[in-house]
Amino acid sequence: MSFLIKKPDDIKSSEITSQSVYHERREFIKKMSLATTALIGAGHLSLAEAKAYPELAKSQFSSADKLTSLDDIKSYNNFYEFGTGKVDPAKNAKNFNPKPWSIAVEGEIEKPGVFDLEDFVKPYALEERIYRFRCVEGWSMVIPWVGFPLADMIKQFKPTSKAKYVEFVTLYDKEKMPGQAIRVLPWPYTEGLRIDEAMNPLTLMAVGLYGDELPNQNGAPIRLVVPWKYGFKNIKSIVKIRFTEHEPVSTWHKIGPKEYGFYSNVNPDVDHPRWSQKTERRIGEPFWSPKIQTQMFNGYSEQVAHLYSGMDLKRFF
Ligand SMILES: Nc1nc2c(c(=O)[nH]1)N[C@H]1C(S)=C(S)[C@@H](COP(=O)(O)O)O[C@H]1N2
Ligand SMILES: [Mo]
Repeated sequence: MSFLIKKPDDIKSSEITSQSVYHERREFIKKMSLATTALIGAGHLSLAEAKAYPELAKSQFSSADKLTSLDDIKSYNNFYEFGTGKVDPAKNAKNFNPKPWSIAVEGEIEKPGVFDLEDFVKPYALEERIYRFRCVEGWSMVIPWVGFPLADMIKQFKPTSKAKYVEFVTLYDKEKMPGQAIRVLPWPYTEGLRIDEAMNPLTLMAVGLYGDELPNQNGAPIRLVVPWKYGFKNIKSIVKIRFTEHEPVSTWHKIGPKEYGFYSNVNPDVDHPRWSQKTERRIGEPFWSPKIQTQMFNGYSEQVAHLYSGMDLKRFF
């Protein structure tokens, strides 16, 4: 029966399961069967329902537009820390591990500190917010975020009278974020809001989407969502929140001050120097569908227009 025993060099590499892969698979199978048992026991129907945030309050601010599919939200991304192509983040962020994670809150506040993400998020009530999302490049999506109002958090930290702006900083770790080995952007990615923008009820700290944790490529474990501004203001994988007296320099403004202003409010009347901002393409819609007219403040004028009264939005673009 010796013909059954293959010599090592007869074994194709595809037949070899390495130890670690084998253990991972076993762990996975174990977890799957446990989860299945628990769900069936609880009267649920399928594994698909085992989400991190199964029950969420629905927000009055939610858009009624048709949702972009989870698949599209996860496979068409901008996240230069994981590559500059739209499909790069899904591929290159696969092994990014956002746990454990800590966040530093500092600057012009009464109670600075460094927190484990779990402790940082615990005090706030999570809800689902369906927002339109408009990238400066001219595409848009409709995303059901899971998060809490940034205002709730800011109140806890008691900003001083000098706190005029809030700056956000992404993780800087070349080991975990391979795209940072290349200086396509000045790392770490930073963004900022005026304090009244940060306190606006629409401004969200997101920890998930579609009822589940944030996919790595969408900014796990925590990112900013400011639905009336262009996509790049929505900074991902935040490790630091700093309250400042002076306007922070955001990454895209730093490398292209004529193209990317600090405000970057969605505004069909202010063209990007190299293209119009009047229309947008909804990701997931067939290519022959008509383009959508982009709305002032991405359709959120009622909630945010007052923040800019008296400002020339062509100058403060
Ligand atoms: N840290 C970090 N945050 C980022 C970016 C990035 O490259 N790095 N890209 C921005 C841009 S240009 C957009 S359009 C959105 C994309 O978010 P999404 O991939 O979840 O749709 O993230 C923004 N936040
Ligand atoms: Mo973007």
